[in-house]
Amino acid sequence: MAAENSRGRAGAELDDMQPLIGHEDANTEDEEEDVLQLRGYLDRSKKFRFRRNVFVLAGIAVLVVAIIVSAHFWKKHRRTLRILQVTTQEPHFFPEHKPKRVQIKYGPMKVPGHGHHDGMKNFKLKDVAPPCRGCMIVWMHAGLEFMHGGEAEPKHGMWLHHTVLQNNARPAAKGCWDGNKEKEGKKERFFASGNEKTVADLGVNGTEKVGYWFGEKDHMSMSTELMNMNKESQTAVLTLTFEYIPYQPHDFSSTTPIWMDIGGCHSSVPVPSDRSLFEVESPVWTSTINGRIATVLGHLHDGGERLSLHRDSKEVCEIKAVYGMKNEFEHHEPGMDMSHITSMSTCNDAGRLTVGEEWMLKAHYNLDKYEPMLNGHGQPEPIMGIDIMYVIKD
Ligand SMILES: [Cu+2]
Repeated sequence: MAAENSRGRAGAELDDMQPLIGHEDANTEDEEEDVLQLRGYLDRSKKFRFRRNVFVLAGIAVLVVAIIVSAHFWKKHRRTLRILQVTTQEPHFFPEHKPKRVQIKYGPMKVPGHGHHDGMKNFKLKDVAPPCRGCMIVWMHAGLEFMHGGEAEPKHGMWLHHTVLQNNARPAAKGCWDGNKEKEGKKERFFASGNEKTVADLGVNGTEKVGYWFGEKDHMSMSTELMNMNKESQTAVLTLTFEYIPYQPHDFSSTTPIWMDIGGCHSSVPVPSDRSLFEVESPVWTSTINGRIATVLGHLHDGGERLSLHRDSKEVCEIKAVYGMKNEFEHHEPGMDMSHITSMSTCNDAGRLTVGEEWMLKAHYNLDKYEPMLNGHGQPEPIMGIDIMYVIKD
């Protein structure tokens, strides 16, 4: 049976082959036609293989481009800063509330030498781990250290241009003037510091039951700009120190930060080309809130002497810049050995804020007395004038 089947299959195969065997008997025309058909088939096959190769190569090219683009995107948008270290320190205020003090180090921040972008680099981080959640922050301070240790100061040719902390979960209580209209929608900036490294002592040395409430759903982002006057790139670490009470004591008030800025919506203002002694006024802000001003912090650039805050044209707070540190680093450029702002005073007696009052900030600059920061062409860098009023709303 098996033999018959086998033979049967063999027979069928033989029948299938008959046309091919018969082909040997075909005339020349048929042969030529077959050759032409075969050539056509080979041509089509070649074309097919060519197209297939083109598709494969195109696919590989698209894949390579996609990898390059996504790597670039990742590099650009990845978290360039990491928390390098969290150190617990001894708290200073309100011991009855079991406060905590932590110092967080963010980095590394590599800043190019002065020949590139004038040695300035901005580091932005959208989602920064806050020091705590559901906590009352009573004290904040920023600092800058070298990656390998030691404070980074102007005398090393490396310093903190500024750092700003923003609460992305809260809209700012005050809009900003963009040149045409009051613009809403900015998020609440609750801390800023330049090389003056002013302490935001909201609890006023433990005498005022005041802080900044950082809720469970609040969200912190950071923008840090560093300055490097050295020829070589330098790598630094931003340190932020916070003291906080890990809950809301019933008798504590949370402050609302009000950001007053000579630049309106844009903090940087060009230096007037025709004067070295000048004042720059902020747009007037008509208060929309009632409350008491707990404390005011200020920020100026080198060349600035003082900030004055005005309520209905009357000065209610003066913040003075203190100059000290000289640039004594090794590789300084000629004309760069200038002194820098090392501290700024604060105001704890600015009084109250009432709906309808007109508020304005003035930055007073004297570039004859204090040399401003210069760019690579020897021209003054843009200046700033900022006050943050911490207001306890009624
Ligand atoms: Cu600044």
